[in-house]
Amino acid sequence: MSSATPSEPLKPPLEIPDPATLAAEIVKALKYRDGKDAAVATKDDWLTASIQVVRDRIIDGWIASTKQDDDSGAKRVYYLSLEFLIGRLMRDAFSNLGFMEAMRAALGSLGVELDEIATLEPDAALGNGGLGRLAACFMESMATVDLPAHGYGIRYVNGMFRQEISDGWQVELPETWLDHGNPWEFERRERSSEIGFGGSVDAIVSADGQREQHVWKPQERVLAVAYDTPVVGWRGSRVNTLRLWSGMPIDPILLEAFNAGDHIGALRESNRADALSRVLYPADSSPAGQELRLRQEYFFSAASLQDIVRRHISRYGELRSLPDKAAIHLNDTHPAVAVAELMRLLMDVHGIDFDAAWDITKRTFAYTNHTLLPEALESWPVPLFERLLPRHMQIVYAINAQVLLEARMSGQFDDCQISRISLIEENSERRVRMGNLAFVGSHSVNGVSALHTQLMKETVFADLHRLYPTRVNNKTNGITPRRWLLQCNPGLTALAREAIGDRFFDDIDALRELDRLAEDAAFREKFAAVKRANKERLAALVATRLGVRLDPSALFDIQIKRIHEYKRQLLNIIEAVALYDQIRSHPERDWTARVKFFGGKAAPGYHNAKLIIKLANDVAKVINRDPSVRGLLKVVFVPNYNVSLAEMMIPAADLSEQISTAGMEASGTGNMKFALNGALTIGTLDGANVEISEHVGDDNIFIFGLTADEVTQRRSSGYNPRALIENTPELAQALAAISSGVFSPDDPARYRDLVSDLYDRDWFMVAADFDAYAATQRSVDAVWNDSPDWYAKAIRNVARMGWFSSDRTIREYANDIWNVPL
Ligand code: 26V
Repeated sequence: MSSATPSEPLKPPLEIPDPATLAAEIVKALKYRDGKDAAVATKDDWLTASIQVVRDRIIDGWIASTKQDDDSGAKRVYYLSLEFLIGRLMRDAFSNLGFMEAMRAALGSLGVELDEIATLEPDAALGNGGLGRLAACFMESMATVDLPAHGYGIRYVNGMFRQEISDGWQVELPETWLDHGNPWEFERRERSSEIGFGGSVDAIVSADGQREQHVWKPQERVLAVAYDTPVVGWRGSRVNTLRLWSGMPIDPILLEAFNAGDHIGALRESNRADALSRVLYPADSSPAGQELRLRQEYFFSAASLQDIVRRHISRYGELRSLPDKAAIHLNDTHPAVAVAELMRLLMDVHGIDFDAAWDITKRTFAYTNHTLLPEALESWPVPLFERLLPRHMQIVYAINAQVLLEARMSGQFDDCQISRISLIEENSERRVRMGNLAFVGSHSVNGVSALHTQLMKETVFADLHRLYPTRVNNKTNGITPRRWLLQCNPGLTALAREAIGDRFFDDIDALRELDRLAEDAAFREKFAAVKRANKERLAALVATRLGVRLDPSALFDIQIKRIHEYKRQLLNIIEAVALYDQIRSHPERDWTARVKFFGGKAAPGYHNAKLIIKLANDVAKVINRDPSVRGLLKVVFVPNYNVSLAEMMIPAADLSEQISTAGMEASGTGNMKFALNGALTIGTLDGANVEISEHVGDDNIFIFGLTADEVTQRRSSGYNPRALIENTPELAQALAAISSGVFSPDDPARYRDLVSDLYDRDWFMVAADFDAYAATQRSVDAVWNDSPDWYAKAIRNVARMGWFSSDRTIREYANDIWNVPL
């Protein structure tokens, strides 16, 4: 299959060196950069040397792109995100540069397997889930569509935790991805800036006696040191920069304290600085509310803004033209404090008055909302915010006064509505609402799917939307087809290339030409063979890692994503239990062999999510061992789900589970990756599923369950899950089994509360959707058993998913939000 890897561009922008030259360079790098002789080199050494050789070539393009942007005075996009879930970078770089085959041959001549060393590269897991992975896809697409862009974030020493499953329970272990160095990054000491915290604010009269000038005197200072990683676009067209900040003490040790015998105190500053870039908060909802999190947010926002402002001033000598030259994007509210920081820089450091500063700020910023879950909407207690950022607190009050004045003047709002617009929440404890700050400080506020944007206007931002009715807009998410098709599925890519040529490498919409081949029996067979090979690869991994044997001819049904109640892994597990009952009660029926895969991490403090992981494992143990199931159903929980595992599992899926409670998943992006790789979706009308079903067509997707409107209605009109469950025998039976300890004989009460919550409350409407879900699964079986029909649908999915490329999404951002002509 490897010889068919289609990552070879037709017109490579860089000359592809011949394998012999590359081999010589690899040996040279090994020797002179790493001090190793080829004879004793480990696989890790080969990996590092291979990256270094390709990296050298990237640097030329990188310097050229940066210089070109500097010279042309092009407007730049700055994407501020606390998460960049980039995963492994080697394949990305080799493939986008068109070096894959030459490198494979070069390494082969040295007795080294490229695919083998590729798996040794650590996964850069600097993100939790969808929001972080979207930022990574966007970085790649911005380079691909030739948009000058910098990503700004934090260089976490410990990114997302590594998940182990011990006796069915999630155990969190630190991920140490930097232990063996990181050949992709460049430290830029000269690009460090000082970041302050705490202290006080002096108000002085300006030199001309005209204005009051504020001077913030922080009590504490740390250094933010830049580490740059090049981001290579498709065909190496452009190389952008991902700049991640690392915390460093200004004085590594306080010698005075040390000499006075206070050895711990002497290191206090150093530890505090270190903590800023030590860990990624492993929660993707329910704000930890921790002071360190707010410190991280300010640390990276302030460092990034200083960098942006410094770059602008050095070229243009003033800041009033900032909105013409810089578009700063807030990836969720995590960097929202940047709004107050830019105001501070403009007013306090550059002497611009409030009104002008506010105008510059609004024209510069744009904000994307990624969730409507109330518990994920960030807010900070006023006393904490004020202690850490006293000047920013004053600025927030000043902005609030301006906004509330505008609201009053509009005459559209009563007191209650005004209080919802306020940047300060006044309920029991006063808090700064970061969503409102991001909204008022931006000229554009976007949601990530059509449905989500609609709901934003109707719910969390209803009042702000009424006040600023042109601000909210939709930008449906996308995924990079380079990583999520060309790299992760070389078999399908080669097949498509053979059938329709390689135009789709550059224009993913060209995949449309596959549509007609859905009717072609020979093509369907080839397509099925590719899928089969991908499934065999996954089955082999499961056999080695988990000791579970799987039949690759079974339907591979996969749900991989963060574990969250609204994503309803529980619905899927309960359906597995109900199916298990049915298979045993009706052994004579023609059951479809199916493997249900689960994968995902739970936030360490999220009790129910962790219990759901345990349940999946408990259910797997019982079902997989029961001979009366005759192998017709298997349940597998694959530990430590991450980007690399996604790259392996998605191409092997027949069925993609996208079953969130309607109205709760902002978009989803895994749904797009599966469909692009020829899996059929079973899903609710939630997030981007709605648009996916419009693109692939109703006949090629399995939609079930309540709509978002129906969920709202049911919730408000007294939803009674108990009555519903009692009238649904299959569900009642499955719940009784779970609740009574059939799957947890060692602790029969383990799932009692989880189940009783379904009877009493069932906020996520598992019971309401169960019947529709189970029935739809049986129609999935029926289509699966009509294999030509199944593969025809799968092929149509691949053919019609081009629109979900993140290149399309980025072009829309560029045109509608950033005002950067492309
Ligand atoms: C929120 C919080 C709250 C404070 C604690 C740390 C933390 C970390 C992340 C988040 C935001 C999570 C939001 C998120 O990941 N949303 C996902 O964004 C995807 C990209 O737009 C979208 O496809 C998913 O539907 C949405 O859940």
